[in-house]
Amino acid sequence: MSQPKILIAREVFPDVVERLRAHFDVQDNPQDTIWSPAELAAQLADKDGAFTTGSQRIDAALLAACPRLQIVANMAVGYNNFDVDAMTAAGVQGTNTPDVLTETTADFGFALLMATARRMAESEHFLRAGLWKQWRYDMFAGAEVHGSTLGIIGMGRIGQGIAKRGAHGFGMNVVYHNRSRLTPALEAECKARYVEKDELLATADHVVLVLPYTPASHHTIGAAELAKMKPTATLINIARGGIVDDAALAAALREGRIAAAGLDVFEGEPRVHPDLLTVPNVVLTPHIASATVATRRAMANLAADNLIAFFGGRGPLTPVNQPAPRAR
Ligand code: 8YV
Repeated sequence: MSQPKILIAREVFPDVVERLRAHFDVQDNPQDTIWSPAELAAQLADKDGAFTTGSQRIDAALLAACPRLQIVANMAVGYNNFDVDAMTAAGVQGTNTPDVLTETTADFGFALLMATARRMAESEHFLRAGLWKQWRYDMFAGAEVHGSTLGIIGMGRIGQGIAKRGAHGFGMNVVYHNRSRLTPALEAECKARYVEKDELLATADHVVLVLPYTPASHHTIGAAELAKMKPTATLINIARGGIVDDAALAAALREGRIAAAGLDVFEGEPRVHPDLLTVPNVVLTPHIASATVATRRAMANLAADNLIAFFGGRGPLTPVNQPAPRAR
């Protein structure tokens, strides 16, 4: 019997490609070409499975052009690149990579909060530019982290990781807002208190966004929400671009309506709103919250494990939907 045909949509760790070659007829992408939707559909037309990395749109049009496709394994915990309803209707399994990136991503969220509150990027640019001539009492004086109020919007696994770092490591008063409340046991573990979104915006010194991107979470933070925040507050987005209205944020930063922002994700990335590039009080990073070598390896291997388990008849390890098998 011939092996299932798999497309690896972007370049990934060579040993993970080799693992997949032991099970499948693999077409990889060693030149790391970024395919257009039409090119991706053409590449997938004769494939049984796909390994994707979070930015390849899997929708009804692509599924119609790829009748053999049975599974798409995303190397990302977020799967807003999937039209899950279309995949389920077409009988196509989707999988993601939860858990393996939780702690690393929470570490980065906290690092971005610290860098933003303590103005690390701005002050480094100042030093590199040769502008540091002497000490000044207020030079790059930032916002306090320890003992301040941390507001987390989106209290899944990563949000909980950030809450624990804040509460246990930095003595922060943690409030959160989420679609559903945590159990009392989890609230106690995170030392976090549920509040309505408006209360969180009005009281938090640092607002961290860790919620999934869906039509309902589009522009969760726009001009109206920014107006509710303290002028001394910082905003951190490690979730997805589109959750923040970047134009409104740049205006709020320029006018001092909030103090600073730390952004790892952007609307329309890798493009960045030009106004964000010209305000000084932002820390900007290129979507690297999960980027440690160990975690990226774990994510790639979990995506591969999902393909191996699925075609081995054992079912996917971390499914995002439960389709009936595709009629072939
Ligand atoms: C990924 C992420 O690096 O897992 C996610 O949802 O945002 C990042 O960890 C990115 O999606 C590319 O795989």
